[in-house]
Amino acid sequence: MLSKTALITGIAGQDGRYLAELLLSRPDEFDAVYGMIHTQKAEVVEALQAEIPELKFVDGSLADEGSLHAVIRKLKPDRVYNLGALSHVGKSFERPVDYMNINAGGPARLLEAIAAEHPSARFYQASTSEMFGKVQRTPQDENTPFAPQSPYGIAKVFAHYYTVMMRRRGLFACSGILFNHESPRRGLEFLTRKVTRAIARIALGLDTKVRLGNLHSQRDWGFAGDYVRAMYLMLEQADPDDYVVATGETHSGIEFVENAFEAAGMPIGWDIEPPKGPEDDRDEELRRIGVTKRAGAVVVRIDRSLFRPAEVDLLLGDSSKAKRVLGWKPTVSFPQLVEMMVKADLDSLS
Ligand code: F7E
Repeated sequence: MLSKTALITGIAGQDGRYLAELLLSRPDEFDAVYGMIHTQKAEVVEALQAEIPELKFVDGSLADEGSLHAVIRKLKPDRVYNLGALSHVGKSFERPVDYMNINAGGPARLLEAIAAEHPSARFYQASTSEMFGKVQRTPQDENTPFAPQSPYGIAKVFAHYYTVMMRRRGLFACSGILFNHESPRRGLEFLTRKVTRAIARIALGLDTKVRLGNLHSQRDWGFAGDYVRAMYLMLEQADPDDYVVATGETHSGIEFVENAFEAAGMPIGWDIEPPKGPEDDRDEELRRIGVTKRAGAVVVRIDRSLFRPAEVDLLLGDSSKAKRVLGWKPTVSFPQLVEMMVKADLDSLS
C-alpha cells in the first residue's frame, strides 16, 4: 500500500490532536501528517510539537484562498480533514459574519482549492448535530431535515451542502455529522470542560462556585477519541458518503453537572433560592442553586448572561449507518467520559 500524506485543519483543537495521533499510529499507511496553522502562532506550534513530535506543520488559513491553493499544490495530500472552525455556538450570535467566513467560507475555499489543485484528495468535512437545531425528528439520522438555531449551525449547513455538491461534481468528499464529543482536551469554554475544570478548582479550594447557563438542554455526549476513528474510517471506504456519529444516549446539562460532582466525591442537590427582595425579578430557574450534600456549600449558580438567544433543546443521534457501513461504535460510556474528564482536571491541577 502506498504511504499517504494527510492534512488536518484545526490541528490545535481537541479533534485535530486526537486525529493526528490516530493517523500517526498507522505509520504503514501515513508517512506524513501535516497540521495547517498560521506559523506566526509560534507558541501554539511549540506546544503541539512537544505533544505530538512527529506532526509536521504547514502555513495556511481558512480565511485566505491563496494560502489554501498554495498548501494543496505543495503537499498534494491524499487526505484532507477540515476540522478548523470557530466552534463556540454561543459566541456565534455575537460574531455571525466571522462565523460565516470561517465555517462556511473556509470549507468552500478549501474544496475549491482541492478541485483546482489536486482533485484526487479525499476530503472530510466536520459537520455537526447543531445543523439539526430545532429538531424535526428524534433520534436524528442522515435523513433528518436541518433546522439550525444559530449562526454557527447555519454556516455549518452551508458547508455540509457544499461538500455534498462537490461530491456530486466528482470529489471524494464526506461529511461527518458529529454529535457533541468531549475529552480532557476539550476547550474550557464548552459546558463539559468548564464544569470539570471548575469542580477540580473547587475541590482544591481555588474557587468556590461555577456560574452556568441553561442546564435543561439535552446532548448526546461521546468521547472525542472515539469520534476521530469515524473520521478516519469515512475516508477509507470505497465510496464517499455522509454519516451521523453519536452514542444514541442523551443527557441534560443538569445530569452532566450532577455526575461530575459525584465523580469528584462531592455529590450535590438542587435548591431554589428565595427571591432576594421585591427588586429580584429572577424566575425559579435563575434562582436555582447547586448545593453540596455534605457541606451545604453553594457550588453552582445560574447566570442569565450565559443563556443563548436561541437554544437547541434536544439532540439524540442514530448512528446505525456508521455502525453498519464503517463498523464504528463508541467505546466510552457517559459515566466513563465524565469520570475521565473530572479525573484529568483533578490530576492536572493538583
Ligand atoms: O453547550 C449549555 C448550552 O457549548 C452545551 C460545539 O462543539 O457541540 C458543541 O456545541 C449546552 C448548551 O456545546 C453553559 O446552552 C449551559 O445547551 O458545550 P456547549 P454545544 O453548543 O452543544 C456541537 C456538536 C458543535 O458542533 C459545537 O462546535 O450547555 N450551557 N451553561 C453552557 N454552555 C457553555 N458553553 N457554557 C456554559 O456556561
